[in-house]
Amino acid sequence: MVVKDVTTAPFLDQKPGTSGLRKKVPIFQQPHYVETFVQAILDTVPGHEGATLVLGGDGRFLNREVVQTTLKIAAANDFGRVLVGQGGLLSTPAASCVIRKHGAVGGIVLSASHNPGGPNGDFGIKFNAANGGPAPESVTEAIYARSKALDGYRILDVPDLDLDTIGTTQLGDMSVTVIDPVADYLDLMRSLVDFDAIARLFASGFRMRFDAMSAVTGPYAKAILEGALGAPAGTVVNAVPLPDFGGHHPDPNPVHAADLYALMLGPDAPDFGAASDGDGDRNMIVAPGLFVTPSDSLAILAAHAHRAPGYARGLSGIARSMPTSRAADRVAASLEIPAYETPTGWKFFGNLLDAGLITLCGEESAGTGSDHVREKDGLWAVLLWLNVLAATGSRADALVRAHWAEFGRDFYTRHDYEEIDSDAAQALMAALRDRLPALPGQHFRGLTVESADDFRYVDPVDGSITERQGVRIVFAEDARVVYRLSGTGTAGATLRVYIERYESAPERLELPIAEVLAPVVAVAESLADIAAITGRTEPSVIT
Ligand code: G16
Repeated sequence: MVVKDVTTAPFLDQKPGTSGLRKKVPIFQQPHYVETFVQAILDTVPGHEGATLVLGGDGRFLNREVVQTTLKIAAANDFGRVLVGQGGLLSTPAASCVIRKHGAVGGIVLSASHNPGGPNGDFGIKFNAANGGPAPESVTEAIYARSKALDGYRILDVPDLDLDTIGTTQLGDMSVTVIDPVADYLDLMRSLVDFDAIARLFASGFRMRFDAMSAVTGPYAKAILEGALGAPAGTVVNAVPLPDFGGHHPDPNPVHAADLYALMLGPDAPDFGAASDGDGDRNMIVAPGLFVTPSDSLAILAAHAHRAPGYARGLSGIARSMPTSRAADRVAASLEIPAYETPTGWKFFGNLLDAGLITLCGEESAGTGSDHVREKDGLWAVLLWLNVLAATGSRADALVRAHWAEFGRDFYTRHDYEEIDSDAAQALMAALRDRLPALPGQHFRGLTVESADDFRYVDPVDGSITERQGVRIVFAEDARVVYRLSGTGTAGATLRVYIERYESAPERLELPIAEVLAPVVAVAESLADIAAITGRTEPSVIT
């Protein structure tokens, strides 16, 4: 086997964002671009000699090529073994599961999550650490620093490997095992939720639709829902992962999963609807006639998790990202367990999970998870919902309404202004920050500012500090607006505006969301001067 040392000039733009390095496909297709970033990652993994690495991705365009390249670079860099998903596939939560189960030193996951795929879409490479979770900021910073300093990479000069046949082959001194991408994950799910109860639910005629959005969860959902749990064939739709996700945007929300949403809100709605994203970590839950916001879903799962065998002992604590609604906090208070508020980015839950401070966590961006892995987990959330429905015998919409009746309702919406000019976005945030000290006490359209700050997080486990994580304006009328710039976009900047208002009076629980939130939305737009600064009078996406 010939190890080639290739000399290159470093790339200066390989800075990981909220979740790994995400860019347009043509950028990754530049000569040496992928190789340099993979080398930078591997150089940053301590003690990798002889160690196990996990590898797989969501099947998008470039997935197979980058799997092959990564295998050859890992072999040239003295790794002992790589576990790679068959066909180069591994969902993000399954990769986390495999890393933890097999004692790997980490994993490389190829995905740009919910971003579109195909030759002109997005691609991404992220590194997960030995705990199975996204690399913390200290590691992503080290990878970035290394990428800027690299003057070459080492790669084995060999033909491509067969990724489709399960089994082990040698690549130089390194072994490569092609694994069933579903098996370990299925075992883990069996240990957490009551498969027998869910199977009985399906056997009783319960109808569900799961939209895999032509992305990686297809094989998982088929094997688990239609296979292990006996749901009727056809329960899982768009089940074959495609390199371009069938031309769709694999983001499970009412806009991009419009067919499922329309079905669930229509007259022939099945009992339960769910979808997952490109790499399988996000989820959307729709009850008949009722969309369940991710913030509510986290709160409802927290309130009922004890019904599933894996959580029968109760929860140690709950965490949510700062822009997520406070619904989960209300459940934590009633359970008398701690509630934590973290910056956006799943990596911030890692320390809390590792220290046992929390059992469940979630985000408004369609992410829900628990201490079973160190990623959010779309199919797990769906299975936990099914377990709760089987255990309570309740319809999903009735369960949501009962929750609101008990805890009150956090009306919630997010307005995204996508691909706006980066300088304008920075200017908008800077202007908002400048105004913060003067805002408390001011009145806007019947709302009074109670507090205004730029979120600063002090990690309770290691004391690390993360600043400037979003401007939040809290109103005395139990309403809140949060502004932040996305860290996952690949073109221009995306301004996210998160708007919420709490209502507990029984006669207000079923009011139209738009009506309850209208004054808060109007204040959110005018306070930040969004139209004047960005030139946009409407958000591009409302979820
Ligand atoms: C990633 C992160 C999430 C975050 C989301 C959106 O999710 O893991 O923690 O909430 O991006 O981030 P932003 O608002 O910065 O765009 P995913 O599913 O894209 O990996």
